[in-house]
Amino acid sequence: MKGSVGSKRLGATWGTTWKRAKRFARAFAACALLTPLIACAGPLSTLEPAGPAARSIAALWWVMLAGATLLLGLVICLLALAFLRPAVARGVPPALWIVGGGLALPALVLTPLMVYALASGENLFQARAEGRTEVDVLARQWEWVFTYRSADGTVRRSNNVLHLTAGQPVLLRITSADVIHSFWVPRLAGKIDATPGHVTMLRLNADVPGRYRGVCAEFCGIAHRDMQMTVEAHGSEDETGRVIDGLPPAMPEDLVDAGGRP
Ligand SMILES: [Cu+2]
Repeated sequence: MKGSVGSKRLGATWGTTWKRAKRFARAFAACALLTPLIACAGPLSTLEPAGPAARSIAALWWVMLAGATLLLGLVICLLALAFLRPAVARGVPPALWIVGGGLALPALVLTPLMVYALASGENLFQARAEGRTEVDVLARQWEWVFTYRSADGTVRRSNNVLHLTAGQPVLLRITSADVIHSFWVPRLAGKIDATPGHVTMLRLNADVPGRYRGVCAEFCGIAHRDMQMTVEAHGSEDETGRVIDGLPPAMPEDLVDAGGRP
């Protein structure tokens, strides 16, 4: 009698331990899955957006991740079915595997993702069409030259630091003096090529004042790694104006001459 009570207690203890172990394993698996996401923050993170364009790109990334996870989950379920219930899997005609798994399943997940991605891309493109202030951007090995034209005809320049006002969109006219570079400030907008003889447009907008890091995202020679920049978003137009007024005048070689501007 005593023995049976003891074994029941032992069984209950093992049951509790097993439940705790399962709970711990679940928590551990969740932490292991979420840990890589910690690396998604930082000054060059597209997943920590600080402007409307970057926010739209980050949202697209999360939707794509959700779609890819859903598709992976469905494939793993089918694989598990084939291993754990081979009789059920054998009962499915090969044509159904091919049509269902090879055509219907990807179409079900990828079509909505494609529609969403195209719509987001179109919005980003339209957002580039206008901007309140214009700044010319000249990329050359290995620096970024920003030129600001004031109403009185003065043209000033800053090297590797772009000055703008937080909350006000700036239209950048980007070109290159030598090879192809790529302008990229991950927390504010997507990347765009700086191509010799051609001007590309990018609208940049920072939600709040601060400093935002940017890089050249296209290998452009031996010092490509050092071709970095900072966007300084100031708190008011007056502040931005004062900073720009204090900059040195632009030299002829600093000016963006592609795209029809004198
Ligand atoms: Cu580069």
